[in-house]
Amino acid sequence: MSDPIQQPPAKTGVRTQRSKRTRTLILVSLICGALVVALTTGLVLHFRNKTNEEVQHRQDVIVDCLPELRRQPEKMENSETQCQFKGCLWRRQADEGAPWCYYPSNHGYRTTGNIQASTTGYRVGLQQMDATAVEDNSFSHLDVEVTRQTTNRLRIKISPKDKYRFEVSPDALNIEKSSDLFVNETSAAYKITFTESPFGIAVTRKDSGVVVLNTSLPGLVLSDQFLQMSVRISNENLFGFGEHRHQSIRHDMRWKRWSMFTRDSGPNSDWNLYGHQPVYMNVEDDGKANMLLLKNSNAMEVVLQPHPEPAITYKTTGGVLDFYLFLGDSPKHVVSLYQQAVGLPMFPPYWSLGYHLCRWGYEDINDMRSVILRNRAAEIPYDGQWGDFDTFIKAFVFTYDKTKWKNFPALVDDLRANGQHFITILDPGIGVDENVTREVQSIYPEYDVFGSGETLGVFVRNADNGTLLGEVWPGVTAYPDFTNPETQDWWTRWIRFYIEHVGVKVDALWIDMNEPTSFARGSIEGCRRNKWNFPPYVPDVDGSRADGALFDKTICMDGQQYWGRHYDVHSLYAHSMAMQTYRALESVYPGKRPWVMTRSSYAGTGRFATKWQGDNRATWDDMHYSIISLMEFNMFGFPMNGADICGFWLNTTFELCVRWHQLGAFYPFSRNHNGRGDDNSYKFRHQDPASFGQTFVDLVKPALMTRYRFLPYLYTLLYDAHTEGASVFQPLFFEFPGDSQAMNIDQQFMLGPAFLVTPVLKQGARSVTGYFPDGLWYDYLTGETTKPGTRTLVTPLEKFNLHVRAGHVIPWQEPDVGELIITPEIQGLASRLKFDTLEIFGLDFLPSWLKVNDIQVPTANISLVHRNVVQCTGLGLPMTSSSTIAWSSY
Ligand code: MIG
Repeated sequence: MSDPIQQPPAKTGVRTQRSKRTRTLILVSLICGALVVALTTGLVLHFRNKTNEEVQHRQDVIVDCLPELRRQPEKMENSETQCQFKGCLWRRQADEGAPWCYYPSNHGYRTTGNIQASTTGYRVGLQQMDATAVEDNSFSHLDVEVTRQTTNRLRIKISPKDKYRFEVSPDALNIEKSSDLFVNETSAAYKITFTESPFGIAVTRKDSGVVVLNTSLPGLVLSDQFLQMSVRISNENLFGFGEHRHQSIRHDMRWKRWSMFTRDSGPNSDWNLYGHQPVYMNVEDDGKANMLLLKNSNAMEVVLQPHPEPAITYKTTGGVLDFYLFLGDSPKHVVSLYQQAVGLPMFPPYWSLGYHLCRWGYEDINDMRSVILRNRAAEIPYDGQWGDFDTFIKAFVFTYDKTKWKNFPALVDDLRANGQHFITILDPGIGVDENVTREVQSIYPEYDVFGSGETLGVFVRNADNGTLLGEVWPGVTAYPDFTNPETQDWWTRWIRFYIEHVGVKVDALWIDMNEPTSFARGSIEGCRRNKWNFPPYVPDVDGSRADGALFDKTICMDGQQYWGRHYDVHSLYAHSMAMQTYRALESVYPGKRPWVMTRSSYAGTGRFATKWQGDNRATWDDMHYSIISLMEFNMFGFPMNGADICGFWLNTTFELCVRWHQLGAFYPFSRNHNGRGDDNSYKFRHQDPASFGQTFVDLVKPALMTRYRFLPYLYTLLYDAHTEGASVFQPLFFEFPGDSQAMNIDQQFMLGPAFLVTPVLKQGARSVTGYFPDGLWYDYLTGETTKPGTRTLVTPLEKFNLHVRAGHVIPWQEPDVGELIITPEIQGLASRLKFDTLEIFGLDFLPSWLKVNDIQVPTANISLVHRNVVQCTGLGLPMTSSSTIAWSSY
C-alpha cells in the first residue's frame, strides 16, 4: 500500500491541468439580476414529550451495542442483563427505532502517544481503552493516517497495527493517481482536530466554520470480521448510498438501516440490490456539500440517526476503515471532485443516446424481426435492438441457436445496414455441461469456452483450489475471475470469436448477473462451515432470507480470486468484469469507443460501464423510484443510466407505458425492456410502441422526437461528465443548492442545467403539481412561462412537461425523420457533429441583428416561433468549439 506520508514533498496548490473543456452549451445571461431566494424552512423535529423518567430524550449520538436485537425486536424488553454484561448502557429511548443498549462514552480507543504531524497530515497510534465492551478478537492497537490529499480532499485510514488486512486493489480503484498532490495545512480548505479519548477526528471548513465530519464518538471497533465507526454529519441533508430502492431522494434519518453487498435482487424491496456504492453526500446549511466514500468492499451496513445530532454508523465485515472526504463548494462541485477521484464516467458512443428496444422472451427470430419491422413502419425513432440470452443455445454465451434463430447474423447485418445497432447480453456464468458443449461444437468445432478457461486456470477457485461451480441459466457454471489479468486474453478471444467467427456483429455488450448470481446457494455442493461463509457478524443483507447467509443467490465466500477471497472481493465482481469487457471491446474494435452496460457496480465502475436499473416492475411507484435511483447513480458517476421503460416484471398497461415513455424519453439511457413472464407458462405482453397500435405511437412519438432533437445537448452533458465529472440527470437542488424546498423534490428532475421535467406519475392523472425553483421557466411545447413556486400543470395523456430554464441556450438537431436513427456514427470527438438551430427562450421580440461569432446571421434565418421564443436556423456550428452569440436589444 502506498504510504502517503512517504510520498515526495508536497507541491502545494498545483492541480492537474485538464485539457481545455469543450463547451457547446453556451450560457447567455438573459435575465439579469436573477436572485436565488434561499428558502429558510428550518428543520424542526418534534420528540414525544414523555414524562416517564426512564425514557431518554437523546441529546447526543448513541451507537447500538446489541445490534442483534434489531433483528429480534421482541427481545428488546428483556435484554438489559445482556447489555450490561457487555459493559454497555441501557435506556428506553423516546424516539422509535433508537437502540436501548448503547456504548458508554469511554468505549473505543485512545491515542497512545503524541499525534505526529507531518507536512501532509498526521499519524496517530491508538490503543483500546476499555476492558468491558470489547468485541471478540478486536485489535488492541491501531494505526491512523490522516492525509491532506488535495485542498479539498482528505483521507482517513484506520487499520490494525502490524497486521495484514485486505484492501481494495489499486487496480480496481486508484484514487492516489500520480497527478495527485499532497497539501500543507495552510492551503487545505479544512482544519483537522483530534479528540484523544475516545479517539476521534473532526474536520472543519476553514471558511464557514462548519464541522463537516466528527468521529469523536464511542463504539469504534476494529476486529477481524467486524469493523465499526460512527460519524456525526453537519445536518440531516443526507443523500446517496447504494444500491437500494430509496423511496425519497433525501434520506429519512430515523434509524434507517441500509446494507451494501452486491446481490441479484430487483428494485422492489428495501434490501441491498445489485450495486455497492458506499458513498454519501451531505448538503450543508449554506448550500456547500461534502461527500464521504468508505473505500471498503466487504458486506456492510450503515445505520442513520436523526436530530439532534445526525450521524451515521458504519459496520463492515472486513478490510480497513479507509475514508475519503471531499469538500465541495456546491453539490455539483463535490460530485465533480468525487468522480475525478474514483474515475470519470466513460463517454458512450453517440448512437447509444438513441431509443432502444429489448425484451427477454422473444420467441424466435421472427418474433424479434416483427418487432423491428413494426416499429420501423411506425416511424419510431429507434437506434438499438437488444438481444437477451434467448438467442443462445441453452443459454451458452457466444453461440446462437441455429433453429429458432436461423440466419441471426443476417438480421444483425440488416439492422446495421439500416443504420441501427445490435447489443447482446453476456452473463459471466460459463456453462460446463459437456453435452451442450458437444452440441455447440457440432456447429463450431473450436467452441471451448469452459475447457479453454479450465486449461488457463481463469475461473474462481473454491476453498480446495478446484473450480467453483454454481448454477445459472446454462445449468452448472464456472465463474471467470476477472480480477486476474490472465483472464483478459481469454475473455477477449471469445468475444472476438462471437463477433468474427459466429458472425454476430454486436456493437456493445450488456453484462448481467454479475453480482455474481448463482441459483445454487454458494455452489452446487453448498458451502463449508468456516469464518468466511459463516462470519460472526452478518450485516443486515437481504433480510427476506431466513438465515441471512452472504452466499445466498451467489457463490461461496471462501472462493478464491486474484484480488483476494470472494468474501472480500464479492462486490468487486462486476467492477472487474466491466474493466475486462471494456478492454476486450477496445481490442476487438480498435479506435472505437467501447460501450458496456452493467447491472452490478462498485464505486468507480462508471469509468468502464454505463448502468441500468435492473428488474423493476410495471407499477406507477416503480416509475417514480426510477427517478431517485437515476439521480443517485448520476451522483456516483454513472450519468448514462436508465430504468426499463414500461417496467420489466408484470404486464404493463397502455397508460403506464405512455407515461413511462414520456419520462423515459428523458432518461440519459432510454430503453424499453420487458421481462419474459412470471414463469414459463405465462408471458408478458409485448410492450414496444408499435405493439399497442397507432394511438399509442401517436402518444409517445412526440416525446421520443423531442429526445432526438436534443441529443446534441445530452451528448454535451455526457461529455462534460466524462471530462470534468458531473451529473446529467440531476435533482433540482443541484442547480438550486440554496433552495431547501428543492432538496426534497424527487418526482421531478433536471436534465443538465437547462431542462426541468415534471412527469405524470399517477394513474388517471391529467394534471401534475410540480415545484419551480427561482427563475423563469418556458414550456418547451407551448412557450408558456411558469413562474417560481408550486404550480399545477394540465397534462392530458398526449402532453408531457418539459420546461426550459431562462438564460440557457441549448444545442439541438432536427432528427432525420426519413431514417429515424442517429447518423452519422461519430468516433472520437464529435468533430462532424454540428448544431444548426438555436432557440432563445424569453426573447419576445425579433432582434434587428443577431451575430454568431461576430458574423451576422441573415434575417431570413431568424424568426419568432412562440410569443417568447426566437429561433435562429442554418448555423452549422461545430460541436467541438465554443461560440458566442449576441443580438441587438431592439
Ligand atoms: O434472471 O437475461 O436484469 O434485464 O432480461 C434474469 C434475462 C436474468 C436479468 C436482467 C434482465 C434480463 C434477464 N436477466
